[in-house]
Amino acid sequence: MSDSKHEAANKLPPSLRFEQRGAVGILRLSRPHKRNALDDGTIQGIEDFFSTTPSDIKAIVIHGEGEHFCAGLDLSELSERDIAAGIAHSRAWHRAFERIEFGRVPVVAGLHGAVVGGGLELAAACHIRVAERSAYYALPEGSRGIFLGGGGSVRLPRLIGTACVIDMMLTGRTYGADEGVALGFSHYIVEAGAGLARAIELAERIAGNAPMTNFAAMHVLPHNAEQDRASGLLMEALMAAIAQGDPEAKRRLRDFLEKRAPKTVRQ
Ligand code: 1HE
Repeated sequence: MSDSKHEAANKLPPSLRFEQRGAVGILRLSRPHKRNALDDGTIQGIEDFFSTTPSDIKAIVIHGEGEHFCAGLDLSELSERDIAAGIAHSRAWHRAFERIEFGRVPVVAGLHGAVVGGGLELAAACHIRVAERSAYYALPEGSRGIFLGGGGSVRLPRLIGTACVIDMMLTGRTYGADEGVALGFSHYIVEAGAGLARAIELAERIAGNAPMTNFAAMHVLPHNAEQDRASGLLMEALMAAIAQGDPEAKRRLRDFLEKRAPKTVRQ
């Protein structure tokens, strides 16, 4: 729970905790005794939180308490579900994770330990992934007799390729943090215990961007990856014109031309 001034944060289930640091919101999976397994209440809490992201938050970090980011679906809730309830359950995950991917602000995931099953699906819905060296990726669905249900069959092939996802599901193959960077699971790798700090640092940088640019990166790029070339180029031209027409862009361009803005140098 949280005593945040924000209504959405105050309504979180006990399995989620929220903290605000300036323009960055930190959402913690807070069920470490169950390895942050995602039960129905947590999924609903994620949907509600990302549906009502407060306007003074410009970027969000997701992190997991304890030794693991997330052990995936709470398997204890699965046994009694019939087919219709199973479809509704998967659709609830879809809604929650769509709110992350196509919400108002970019989301950075800080990963460590198990990032498995639905935990990997959650990570895949975020925009940037930072992995500590302890992070590992797996899809135990194959061995549990179930299938992906949180959008992973759509998002994961786009990250690492369909053939690798099939291999993970059929053989139970796991990938470590280093392999995860090479494959495309994570964008950054950091030492043990440094994931949250690095994720916050990146989120702070993102929060400093013009909101219109962040919107364009989150919404137009995935859309253009899926549509035909001509439509993509037209969408790009429209978005470029909208972004540059924003007063925020005009101010930033003036700052550069009048030598008040930093140069683009190799960091
Ligand atoms: C759980 C879950 C869970 C732990 N649902 N309760 N996900 C999996 O198949 C992964 C299952 N979990 C594991 O393999 C291990 O727990 C871990 C490797 C992640 C961590 O191991 P460890 O030794 O640190 O913890 P533990 O002793 O296995 O678990 C601690 C407790 O958490 C224990 O409960 P306790 O009451 O006996 O203390 C576990 O039962 C509980 N726990 N993971 C429920 N997942 C939208 S579809 C998505 C489909 C999927 O995600 S399938 C993949 C499910």
